[in-house]
Amino acid sequence: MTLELFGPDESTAATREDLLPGVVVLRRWTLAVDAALVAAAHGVTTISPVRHMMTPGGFTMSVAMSNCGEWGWVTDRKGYRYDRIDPETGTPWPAMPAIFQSLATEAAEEAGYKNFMPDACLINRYEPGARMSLHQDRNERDFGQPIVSVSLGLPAVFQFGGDKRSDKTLRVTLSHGDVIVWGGPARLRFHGILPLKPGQHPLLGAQRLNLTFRRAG
Ligand code: MD3
Ligand code: FE
Repeated sequence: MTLELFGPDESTAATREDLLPGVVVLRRWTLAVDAALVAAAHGVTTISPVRHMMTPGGFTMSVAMSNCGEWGWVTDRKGYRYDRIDPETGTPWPAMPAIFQSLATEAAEEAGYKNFMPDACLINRYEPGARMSLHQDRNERDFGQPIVSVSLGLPAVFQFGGDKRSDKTLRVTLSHGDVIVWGGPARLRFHGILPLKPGQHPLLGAQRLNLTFRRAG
């Protein structure tokens, strides 16, 4: 797969930005392969549909989720964890599509993390109003591994906090085709997504898809 860092003009050119120590934003990075990514995500969710999971505290999440790869992130009354089995289908999560794997490895390398080999991809589907409150990603075994996130469809406002929930947050808009890679000193920062604003995207309609690649096991 070839991803051009610089497209034909300003409006389609990919750019690289060091947002904070350990956080790199690759804007428009996946535009050249966006339809293939959406098709691959659709293939996964045809087998393991997105569903609204329950938090350990008993709240139904507004974001609908599915997974692919060796491990899938799940939550229910028993807690947050990774599982090899989709609890809805009772079978292993669908394999990670090759285009997902190569994109995640290339984006991590561009951000300075060589040989990133994700074994889990969480697919988050946001409809207008859906949000994700401030949290840390800490169910993974090795916090030395980065996380790669791909945004598709409607734009969302992302918030970065610090190492404590009460730390002040920085807001960043993530648009269709943007990739964010974080690791090192930023790996355990609090983060979240503000309620999705209504809108229509040419490829995805009234939704945002986020693909989050992790080394879980
Ligand atoms: C963490 N997803 O699934 S990932 C999640 O867009 C999750 O669906 C969000 O958080 C989503 O756990 C955002 C992107 C992200 C970006 C920067 C971070 C997570 C980050 C910086 C520090 C820590
Ligand atoms: Fe997260």
